[in-house]
Amino acid sequence: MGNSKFPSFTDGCASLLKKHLTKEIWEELQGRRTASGFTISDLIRSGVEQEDSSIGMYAGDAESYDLFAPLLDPVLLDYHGSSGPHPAPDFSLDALPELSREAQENILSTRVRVGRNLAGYPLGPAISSAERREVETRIKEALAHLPDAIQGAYHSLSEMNQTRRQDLVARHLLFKSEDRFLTSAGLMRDWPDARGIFLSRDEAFSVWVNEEDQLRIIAMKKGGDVTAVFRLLTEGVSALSRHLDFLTDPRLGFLTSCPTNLGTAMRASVHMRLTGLATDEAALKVNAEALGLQVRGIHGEHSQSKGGVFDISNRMRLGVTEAEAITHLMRGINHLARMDAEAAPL
Ligand code: ADP
Ligand code: DAR
Repeated sequence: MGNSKFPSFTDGCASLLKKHLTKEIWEELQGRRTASGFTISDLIRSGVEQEDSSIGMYAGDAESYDLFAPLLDPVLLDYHGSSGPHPAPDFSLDALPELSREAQENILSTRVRVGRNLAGYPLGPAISSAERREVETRIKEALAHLPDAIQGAYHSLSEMNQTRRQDLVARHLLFKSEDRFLTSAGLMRDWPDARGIFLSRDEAFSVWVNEEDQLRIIAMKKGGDVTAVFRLLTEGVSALSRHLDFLTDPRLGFLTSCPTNLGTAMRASVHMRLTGLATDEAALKVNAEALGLQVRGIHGEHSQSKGGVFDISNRMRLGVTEAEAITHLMRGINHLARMDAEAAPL
């Protein structure tokens, strides 16, 4: 049975968990447990232990999104502006806008990733070590069928030396091996067992296995050709979907451990030089949020910007299609580039 004491949060905590977990909802959800044995205490453990969480929750299985909906749905609405129904996938490229010249000139690299999990298994916070190994085996089998253009090799984290691992992380290709938010959520259990990365020969296409989600399918290239990177991502996703049955929900789309990644489960990002706007990062984040964008540092979440370079990405993943999210990002990037040119020191 989970801890029945209503969690206390310090004044400094600003998570959506703190904002939406009322005593009434806490009482209503007490005693509920999913078929994997996941409880409300499991769902919120990360946000209780890591008070600087922005969200503070990770689901343990598909059932969590129904059983704990009284808490999760208000959080989804707050974060995405939607709690479903999620539209059918749309990866079409023909109506994407053009990036302005001033935007293109300031984009160092582009990355588009989607999270996916396998149907028939719990999500990372509730999966067993045996199930996690089965997931890794199934994904490796599917990777063997990728088209030759994106073929490469799978690298198990257990068999990877530190130097190689640190190099891949430093080059933004591999996930970090320490994350206190994921640890509190139970996502780092048995680490590094059954974790790894598939890398295509040119390193432009990769697949993370059993980190925060069972798959993170990633396309990444230098420069600002967002359409080309989106096309590469689409090729990889459709190839893998021919060999894997992904976990989906009729209302929420693709299911992921973190509620911020539902729906498309897609984050499209550019590393963009914004030297004008970098003089006031707080204002940049407010302006970006107003454009439906999210600002991260150059090493992703919870990292700092460097040399006026920021990770700019779409914030909304649920309630929009993939093509709409990319369009939104590209329009937002053009707007930020104009604002940056006006703010640039004379
Ligand atoms: P995720 O995007 O997978 O949710 P993070 O924000 O932690 O997770 O980013 C993962 C890694 O991808 C980090 O090393 C980050 O620097 C890198 N990354 C994200 N976007 C880009 C980009 N446009 N160009 C280069 N690296 C990127
Ligand atoms: N750090 C957690 C997760 C927020 C969203 N990012 C993810 N899922 N990687 C938080 O609640 O802040």
